[in-house]
Amino acid sequence: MKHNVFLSLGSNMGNRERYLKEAIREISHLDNVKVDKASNIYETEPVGYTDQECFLNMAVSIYTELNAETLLGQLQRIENFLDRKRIVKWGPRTIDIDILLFDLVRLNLEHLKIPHPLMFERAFVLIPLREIYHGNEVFGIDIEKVINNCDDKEGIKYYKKFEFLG
Ligand code: PH2
Ligand code: MG
Ligand code: MG
Repeated sequence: MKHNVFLSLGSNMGNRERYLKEAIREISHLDNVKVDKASNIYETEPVGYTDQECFLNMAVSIYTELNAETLLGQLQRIENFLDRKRIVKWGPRTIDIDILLFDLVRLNLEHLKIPHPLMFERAFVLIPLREIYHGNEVFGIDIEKVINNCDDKEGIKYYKKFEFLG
């Protein structure tokens, strides 16, 4: 399949690990999408709106024939299916699925910006991404270096290996 896409997943409500697994299962069942790699799972302190539970975060690499907007629509459908409610911006959620990178495409639409505009400021995104990304640099930015500059990096703890089954 032609496009390599990196996603960030996060959950901080209910059975967090189950929501991550269900989300990846739903993604793997989409037409014209193939899941390539999944990172380990990390437990991370909330960033932005801090009066909420810790998150589980991970990153996933997929291959797809879908264009970015169609893919976004499918991912939002999965979020809704997994009980996602949009109440507080950056607030608690059963599942959040963000498109980080879509090949080397840059996109600046009202509802979809790629690369994800905050990804280089967030260790909870970059630490999982680094495990599955094929290089040390993204758009000329050294992943390791930017992780070191992220304010949230101390709040990121390895949680467990992601097991696709079970
Ligand atoms: N997502 C947010 C806001 N804050 N903090 C952590 N640790 N993990 C997240 O996934 C997260 C967050 C909005 O999408
Ligand atoms: Mg998000
Ligand atoms: Mg989101």
